[in-house]
Amino acid sequence: MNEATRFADDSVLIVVDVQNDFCPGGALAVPRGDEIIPIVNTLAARFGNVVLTQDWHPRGHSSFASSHRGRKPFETIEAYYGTQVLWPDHCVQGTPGAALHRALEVPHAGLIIRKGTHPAIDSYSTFYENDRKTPTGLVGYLRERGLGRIFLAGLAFDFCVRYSAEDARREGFDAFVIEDACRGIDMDGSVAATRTSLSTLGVPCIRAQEFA
Ligand code: VGL
Ligand code: ZN
Repeated sequence: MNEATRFADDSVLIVVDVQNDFCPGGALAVPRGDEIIPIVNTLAARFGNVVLTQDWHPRGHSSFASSHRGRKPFETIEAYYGTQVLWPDHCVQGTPGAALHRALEVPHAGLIIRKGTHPAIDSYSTFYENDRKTPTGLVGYLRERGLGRIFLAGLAFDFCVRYSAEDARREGFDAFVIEDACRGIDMDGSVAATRTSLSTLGVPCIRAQEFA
């Protein structure tokens, strides 16, 4: 990236799921998840185009362990669309846990995209739900606005950031993950698997400092 292309108008920062439930004290806390907030605030100020995402589940969502008799959080089940991790109840629509963290300051964000709203499908990616087919509409938004270079930050590095970055590449966007502006859950080596997958797909992991 050189100076001419770095902040070009076709760049967009997507800030993934910086919500209370993913921060310390929340229902599905990502370790040290709140540490990224000042980094994201500074970063976002460098972008003219910013999209925020919110994990936004109806009560009784199929990704919740509590929706499956005898199942516990972090076990997996076979859903009709494939293997699904079961999570503690989190980011229930309209609850304080689902709210964006109050320290997040991105007033110029142009779009908030909510995902995981369908009762029977989880959605890690902010482009397609976990059936890999149901779109959120974000591809259309980005294409219509000519935003072809996607920078990703947020929570969790190894789930929603990972799947979003992978889908961005598959859709033909340039994608970059700003790794120090992310934190991971790290289940069964998922952080290492994410690094491998992103590098295979041609998604560079970069540092927030590159935007100073
Ligand atoms: C996420 C697990 C379940 C995430 C969302 O934002 O990474 N992870 N729902
Ligand atoms: Zn979720």
